[in-house]
Amino acid sequence: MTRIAPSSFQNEGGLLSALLRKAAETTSDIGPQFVHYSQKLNELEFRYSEGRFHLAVLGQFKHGKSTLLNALAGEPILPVGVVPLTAAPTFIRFGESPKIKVQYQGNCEADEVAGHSVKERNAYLAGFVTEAGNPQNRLGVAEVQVELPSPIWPAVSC
Ligand SMILES: Nc1nc2c(ncn2[C@@H]2O[C@H](COP(=O)(O)OP(=O)(O)OP(=O)(O)O)[C@@H](O)[C@H]2O)c(=O)[nH]1
Ligand SMILES: [Mg+2]
Repeated sequence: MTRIAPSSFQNEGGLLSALLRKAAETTSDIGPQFVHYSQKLNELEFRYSEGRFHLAVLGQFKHGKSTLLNALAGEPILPVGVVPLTAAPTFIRFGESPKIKVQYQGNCEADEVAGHSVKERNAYLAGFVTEAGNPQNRLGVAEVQVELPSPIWPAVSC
């Protein structure tokens, strides 16, 4: 098993970049037939270092996607429930302070709300991304961005 020295975590891009670089190096060392995977890992690391790394959480309705992301976020920001909930693409990314930005179809402007508590932000979000708050997406939401000050999320790149 390969271990990464703690000092390499200090490299630009942090822990995930160091892990991806190490994985690319290790994969190419296995043999020429794995060089393709090594290149893919290097591309991934490059995109991550540029803030272009997206992790999609996909799954059937009601299979705990939002619950998992709330656990990672460390707060119940995303609505969770027993009826199908998430009706619009929701992006979570790093921000200096908690914020929700709602982008509408065919409109570059975004509505923005900070809210005083997680409960308030959760309720605001539910008004746009749930079938109950925004049935059939009649508000014309293109996407919602949730910014959280937790270091596990990639930095905002634009
Ligand atoms: N027993 C059990 N229930 C869970 C688990 N994870 C989530 N749930 C419950 O499953 C239900 C659906 O969870 P959600 O996180 O809203 O699922 P989702 O995949 O985001 O749902 P949609 O956005 O509607 O597709 C909720 O009532 C959760 O409390 C789990 O690990 N075990
Ligand atoms: Mg959900």
